[in-house]
Amino acid sequence: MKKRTVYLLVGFCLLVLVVAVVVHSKTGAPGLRTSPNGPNANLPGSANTLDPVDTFNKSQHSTTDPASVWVVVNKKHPLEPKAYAPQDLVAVGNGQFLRSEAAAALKKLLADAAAAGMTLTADSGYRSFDTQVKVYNSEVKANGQTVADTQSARPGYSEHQTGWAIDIGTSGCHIADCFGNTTPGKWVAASAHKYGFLLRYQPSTVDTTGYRAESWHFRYVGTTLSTELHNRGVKTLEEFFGISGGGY
Ligand code: DAL
Ligand code: ZN
Repeated sequence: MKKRTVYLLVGFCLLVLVVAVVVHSKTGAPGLRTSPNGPNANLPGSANTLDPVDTFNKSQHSTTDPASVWVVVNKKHPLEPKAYAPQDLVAVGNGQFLRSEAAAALKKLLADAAAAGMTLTADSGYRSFDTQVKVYNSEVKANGQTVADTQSARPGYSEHQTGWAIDIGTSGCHIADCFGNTTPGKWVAASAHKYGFLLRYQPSTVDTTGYRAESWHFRYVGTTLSTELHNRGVKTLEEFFGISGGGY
């Protein structure tokens, strides 16, 4: 072989080698996604810097159907129709009613509290549209509409009308701020998610929910969602589902 041909062949091989090295360094090992920390960051034994994959299915239940356990009701999203009434109300004691699934969960919660030596009461559960008219009007009469709107939903806008919400009290403290400072009140706040309930109106959620903190108001959403919210540290349904809230 001529010397010139040998030089050309060697040169060509070197060129192929350089191109292969450059391409490999830009794409990383086949089948692996690169991260900002370098092409080997996701190899076995190295720290995984990829974002966790969100596997929670947010479409399991409707957030607009008034009968749905995940329905989001707030000042921007009234019940449709506004006079909606649930069909499977069950007595939970103290003359109060909840949808059957929520009633069973509350029964368990109350039994566990009693077994731990705490007395809890079901102070206000399901309220019909007509009952909410009376509740809201008496709030307006007592405190004026501006204050009333911070703590009482207008008819057709209350979670109580879904049959999924319960106001919980204890001896000497009923539907009042004192509940959050009692031992039973603290226990419910810390345990509610295990039973499928969410402490719906918290001091840090006033702008999002449109209501002042209510340490006594718990909303049943089922344990799948309540534990997800708890584990993620998400406090409101509005934030979790990306639904508007706040004022009317
Ligand atoms: N107190 C809550 C906001 C209601 O009336 O539904
Ligand atoms: Zn309430």
